[in-house]
Amino acid sequence: MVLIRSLILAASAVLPAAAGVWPLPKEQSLGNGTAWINSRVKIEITYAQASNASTTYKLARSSDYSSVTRRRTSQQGLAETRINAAVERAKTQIFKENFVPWMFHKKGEDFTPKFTRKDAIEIKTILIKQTEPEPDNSADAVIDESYTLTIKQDAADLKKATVEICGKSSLGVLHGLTSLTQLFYSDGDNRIYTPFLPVAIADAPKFSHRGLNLDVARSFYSVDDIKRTIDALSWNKMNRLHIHITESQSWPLEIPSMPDLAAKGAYIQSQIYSVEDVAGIYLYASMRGVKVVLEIDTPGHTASIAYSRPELIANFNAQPWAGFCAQPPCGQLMLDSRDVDKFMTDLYTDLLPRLKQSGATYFHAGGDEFNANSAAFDPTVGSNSTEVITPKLQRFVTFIHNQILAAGLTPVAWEEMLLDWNLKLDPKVIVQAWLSTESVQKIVNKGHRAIVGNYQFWYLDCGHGQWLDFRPENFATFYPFADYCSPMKNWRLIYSYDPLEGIAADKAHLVLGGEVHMWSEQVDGQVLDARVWPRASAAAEVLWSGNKDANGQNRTQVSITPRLAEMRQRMVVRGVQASPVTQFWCLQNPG
Ligand code: CP6
Repeated sequence: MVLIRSLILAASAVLPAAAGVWPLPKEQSLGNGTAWINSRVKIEITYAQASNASTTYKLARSSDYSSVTRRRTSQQGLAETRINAAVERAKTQIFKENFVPWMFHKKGEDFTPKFTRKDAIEIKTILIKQTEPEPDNSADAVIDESYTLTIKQDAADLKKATVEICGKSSLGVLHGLTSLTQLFYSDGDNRIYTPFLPVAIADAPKFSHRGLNLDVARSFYSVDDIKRTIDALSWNKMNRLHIHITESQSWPLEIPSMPDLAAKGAYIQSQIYSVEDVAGIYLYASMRGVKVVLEIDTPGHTASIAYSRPELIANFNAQPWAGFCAQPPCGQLMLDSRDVDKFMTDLYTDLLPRLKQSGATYFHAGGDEFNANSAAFDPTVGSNSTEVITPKLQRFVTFIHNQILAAGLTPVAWEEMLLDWNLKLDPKVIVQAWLSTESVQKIVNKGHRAIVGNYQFWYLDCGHGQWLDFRPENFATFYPFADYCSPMKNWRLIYSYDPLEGIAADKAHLVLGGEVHMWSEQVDGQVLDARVWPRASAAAEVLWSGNKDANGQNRTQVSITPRLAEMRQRMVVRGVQASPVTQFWCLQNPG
């Protein structure tokens, strides 16, 4: 009896060698054997639908893609370029950006495996297969992101092992490669191993829309900041970057046909995203399996247009501002003006075809926090009553959504347009909730597709002890959740939010997924990484495999923490300055 008990104690004291894949795969079986890998590993890529589709190369000449034959649709061509680039990144991550998983081991424990040439199992081959031709890039197509990943000893020679990754689309292949990089560690002596042999993973996302909304107008972020954020999104298998690119406070977006918009609306000339910057961001994201959703928020949150076109904006810089807008400076587009109509048409005519060209399928038209008191000072409205405003708002929103649809893009709108103003929206419009869980229920009950992201859980602007500094006196009354800016708004709270809470089973398919939101009143490029990561990683797992275990119970901190801490370590070694998850003593002494 005593013996059995001590055996059980001994067993439970053994920590995992390392934590593995984040977000947790849908199905995975990990062994505890060691397999070594070195940079001479043979990598063989097979693309779907290609004549001489298979290309084999060694690391030494890995940048040479001349052997890849191109005879396929542009989507398939893009898919192959995407896969090739992802293989390159995976090699860098496995062989250069690795780390010793020391945090899971007791002080003084000798835990790294020892390489012996005679006994070592070595991974000699990585097989990468795209099994179906890349589908068309249409807005409403749900692309199959599933993949399988195995690492097995070769039957013919048990000293050799092979990795096989199969994805139906390039996105599946990318996710497989992402997971692969998360299975390897350094022994501290420049040798790379996986402690999980044999590996069998069969994975697919729970939600198709897994995103971050980045407000780049309250604070400007360099293109490098944005690209680094895209890198981290892709490591977390997130696939949407919503860029809230204009705001009341600044207009940092170049519109070539209307140069004064940015020349007069940006904070400074150096803080403007050029046409090339935007195209570059779309391409960079596409190569990493991330779709960009650009937002030009209208008709509210548009005061910065007044710096170049004052005649279009009602109630600009009104005081006392708290009565007329959510944040200063107040000002919103006039609702029933032919000049505003022409402005919107000119803006969209300039911008939307370029986005479409860059592979965009969505465009976010905004629609949050439209202020009725400011509408009373709009000469084309002249009242703050719902009966007067609603038809004019309906006309404006239908007018702009129709142009977005005509450009071949799917409009996204903030929930207020549908739920507060009761507008009729085209059935294709995707509605983004932020105010409550009930909002999501109402959106899907009206038949629209929804993106979730309740501000009480998934807004990242607070959570490090800082408070919004512009309206402390109204804080408790305006935000019913008094803890909005509590330091307790950490990854645990983010993880506890279930996008399907309260949603009827027959409506669940309308919940496309969700976004965490980085509003930038108090954040800029210096602190971006630490505000977003690893909290966005918590949302990434909720959106990829849910926040419940196989029995439908909420996952416990004990099961989440080591995996998230390892993911944080991985982000740090790859150049993203993510915040700590917990103190290291807790990782060494779990439970
Ligand atoms: N900016 C814009 C914001 C917010 C929203 N839209 C916001 C509102 C309330 C809180 C945090 C952020 N700063 N354009 C709401 C969608 Cl608590």
